[in-house]
Amino acid sequence: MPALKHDIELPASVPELLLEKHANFLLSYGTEDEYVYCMTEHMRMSGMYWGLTALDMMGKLEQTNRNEVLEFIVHCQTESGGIAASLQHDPHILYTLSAVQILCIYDALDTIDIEKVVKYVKERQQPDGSFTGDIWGEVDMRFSFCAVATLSLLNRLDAIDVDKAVEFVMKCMNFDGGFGSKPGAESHAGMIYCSIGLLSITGNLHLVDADQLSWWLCERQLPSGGLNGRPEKLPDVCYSWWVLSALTILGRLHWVNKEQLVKFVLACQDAESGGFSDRPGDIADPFHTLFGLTALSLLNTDYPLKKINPTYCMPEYVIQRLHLKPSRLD
Ligand code: GRG
Ligand code: ZN
Repeated sequence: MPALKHDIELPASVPELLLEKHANFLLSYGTEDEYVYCMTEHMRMSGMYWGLTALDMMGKLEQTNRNEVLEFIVHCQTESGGIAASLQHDPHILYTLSAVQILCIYDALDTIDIEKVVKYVKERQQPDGSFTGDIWGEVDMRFSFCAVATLSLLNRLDAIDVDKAVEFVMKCMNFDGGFGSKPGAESHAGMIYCSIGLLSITGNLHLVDADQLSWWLCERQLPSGGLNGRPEKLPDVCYSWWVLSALTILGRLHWVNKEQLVKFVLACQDAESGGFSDRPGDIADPFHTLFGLTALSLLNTDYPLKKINPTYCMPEYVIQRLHLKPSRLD
């Protein structure tokens, strides 16, 4: 009996890349719909990072309100040094990274108290090398990536025990070559981005079996051309980022079928209101809009998009301005 495969059917016609519509979608996101604005408050800082990164890739950063965003970040930094998703929220390492990424994109790191950010991140490291997301103690390998990415953007990796951080990440590796959110957890493409990103920043990519892991990653491609995040799941445009970024860092991007994937990504656009959704016909949002565009950038299409850095998910010119050199395999 053939193995069951969940997939979708692509629509008969797929639109060209609608850059102008995507820019307008992001520039007005949340301002026209109070409901959407309220429902996304708990992750506002990351939402801003997704939108601003996508707008920068399309050459539209000047159309954003730099001062307003910087002031918002200043007010989201709390006494602990950590940064919250929104005003009056509790700080978390996820939003601390998003805020630092925005500050780097705007070339405005001196806007907030950096030493306090470093202290907050350092305090999250546990004796086994792992990181908690906030003071309440949840451990997840995503937080290891957030900690290491944040400190490397601030040029302060010396503040933590990097060897211990790497040791914990390697405990999250599974028999299939993939990585899960904690030791023993199922391999997931999002977690593979986090582990490979961390190993790339710290110069430890030699610790993975690149062929085995890349094989698992390219098996995520389905007949529709889209990628899923683990076996038997539906394709979703955001995996075009989580999977392709890891394959790029591992030097094996050519292991996926580029033409089919580009077609899937283009099919996820909302041709009327702009933006990308997870799958064709669903509602568009800034998260999937960023990852639709970053996938097209990584795939070296001829579209007028700035190059994205596969480790940091930030425009390449920003990473070069910071003199960062995350490692990659050939
Ligand atoms: C700088 C881009 C960037 C990220 C910061 C937060 C983070 C670091 C990484 C998150 C990695 C991750 C876990 C991504 C997966 C997100 C996702 C689509 C989760 C959905 O999981 P399921 O199980 O969906 O609900 P599936 O697709 O498996 O059905
Ligand atoms: Zn998704």
